[in-house]
Amino acid sequence: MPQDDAGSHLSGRATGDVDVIVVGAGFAGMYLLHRLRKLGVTARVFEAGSGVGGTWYWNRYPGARCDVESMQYSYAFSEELQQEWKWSELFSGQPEILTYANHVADRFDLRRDITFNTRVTSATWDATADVWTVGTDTGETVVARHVVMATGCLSSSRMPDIAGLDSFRGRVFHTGQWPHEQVEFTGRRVAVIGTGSSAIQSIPVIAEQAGHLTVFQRTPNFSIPSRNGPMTTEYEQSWKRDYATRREEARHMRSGVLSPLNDKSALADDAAARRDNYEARWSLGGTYFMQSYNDLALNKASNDTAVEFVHAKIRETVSNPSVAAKLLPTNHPIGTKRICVDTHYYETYNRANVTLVDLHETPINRITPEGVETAGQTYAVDDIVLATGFDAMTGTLLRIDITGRDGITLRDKWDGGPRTYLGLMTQGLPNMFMITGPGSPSVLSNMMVSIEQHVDWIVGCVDWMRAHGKTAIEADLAAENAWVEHVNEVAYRTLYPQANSWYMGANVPGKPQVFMPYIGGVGAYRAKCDEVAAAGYAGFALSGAKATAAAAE
Ligand code: NA7
Repeated sequence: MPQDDAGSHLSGRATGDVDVIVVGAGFAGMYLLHRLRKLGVTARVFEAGSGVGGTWYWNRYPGARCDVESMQYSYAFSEELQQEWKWSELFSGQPEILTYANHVADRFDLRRDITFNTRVTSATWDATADVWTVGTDTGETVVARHVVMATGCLSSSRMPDIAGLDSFRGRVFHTGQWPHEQVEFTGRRVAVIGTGSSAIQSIPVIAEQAGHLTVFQRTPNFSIPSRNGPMTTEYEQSWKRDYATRREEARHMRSGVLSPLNDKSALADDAAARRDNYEARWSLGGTYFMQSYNDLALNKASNDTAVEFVHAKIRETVSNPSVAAKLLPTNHPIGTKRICVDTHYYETYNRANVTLVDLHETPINRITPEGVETAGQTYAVDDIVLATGFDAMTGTLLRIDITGRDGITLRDKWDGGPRTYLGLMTQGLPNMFMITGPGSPSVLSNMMVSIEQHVDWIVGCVDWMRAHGKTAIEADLAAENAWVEHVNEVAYRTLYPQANSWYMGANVPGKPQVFMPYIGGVGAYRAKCDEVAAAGYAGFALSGAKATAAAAE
């Protein structure tokens, strides 16, 4: 079997400069590179940032923190790594997670195959050679058999369409593109626009520093106290003693997180028992609150009981009743927008230096050179923090000019919303994989678990293709259509589509409103992916055996 000029280890015709191009050096791209090397295939990673870490590289805003416990939001692929690494808190902050990402990059010697400060701008399929030609913003062009989009789900920040933003004389920050140096707010008048997860994490920290903080809220969100604290040796050891077993269990859970689900309906308890249960969950803290009962995402009447409890908590915590009333989320069932997890969020509104502006009462007219002008008044500020979110799940992929077989472009293909088979590939783009793409559990799961599952599946597929002399794999249209239908069908069994959320694409004007992640659960999804692979990649068309045979002669 001859190898190509570049020394490719993939069988078949020349694959180009490298076998696999990976886009993104976050947790997905890093693990993928590690696995591909072990397989003996050549890979290059392109990363727009100057360092590894993806989400945790970009989102350096004050208070940025993971809402999945660190013992679970970490790589499971290396027993040595997971035994060695020590987290200092239950829910680690961004700096520590970024340190971890850098540690992994060093420990597994990943950097030598990562090209930093380079954004992939185009990818074009060449059907005559079964390769992709990938272009970058530095002018470099690379050819590879496979491309893997490890581009993250929340990696395209969304600037709000507010008139006059450019005219503002002070500093403007977006939480998703935070400066690398420390931003000092001491004594300054600060505006935060938005009250999603990023705002809810940053507001208490900024309020501690700022002279005055004004929060501009369009839609209130539900937030649960995290009850974060230092990692105790006892807790750490309870995990490390049987880490492998626990990790395996998590892989088959609905959300990829080992968590205490109360497996009964909220309506099965009487009001007093329900209150006690919610109280216990509120004290436990974090996203586990949504597992207080098994039907909070399914039954509106059950969900209403949780809404009522959290509303009461907000009223209890916020001393000014009219401020508390503004903070009550009323336009969506709890959990149907990403539930937020905070440290002293509601308490922050009791501070004398914090003002809440309800944009439903007084919308923003424009930004002036001095500050924020609403229908009611002008708020003079020194700094504006935009916590206005992301073009989630599809934004980053659609920014790249991707042209597949027969001139099919990703933008045209996804004109009405993303269409994928298993969230791993889309028909028309052979040999292009997505990690945690739309149509997979992705943002509804512990991303680390979903990343590892996708990487393992993709590496298994590349290996299988190599063993079977295949040079191209593409999703069948029928399989893709059936999967899209299934993803929708499962979503519409839940309350999720009732919210104008970024899961639905509703936060970006003009974006097709489609429920993007797969809500059927991490365990069931994994089983489906494994079954497809075991059946010789059922639902995918594979080709190249003849070419390989010819090349081998
Ligand atoms: P989110 O959750 O999308 O939140 C964005 C917030 O910004 C939300 O409150 C929006 O209000 C608000 N927003 C957006 N545009 C505007 C304008 N023009 N005016 C006023 N307010 C606006 O993004 P995050 O970064 O907080 O969190 C994203 C995910 O990252 C999170 O779910 C975690 O998974 C991690 P709206 O609700 O649209 O009325």
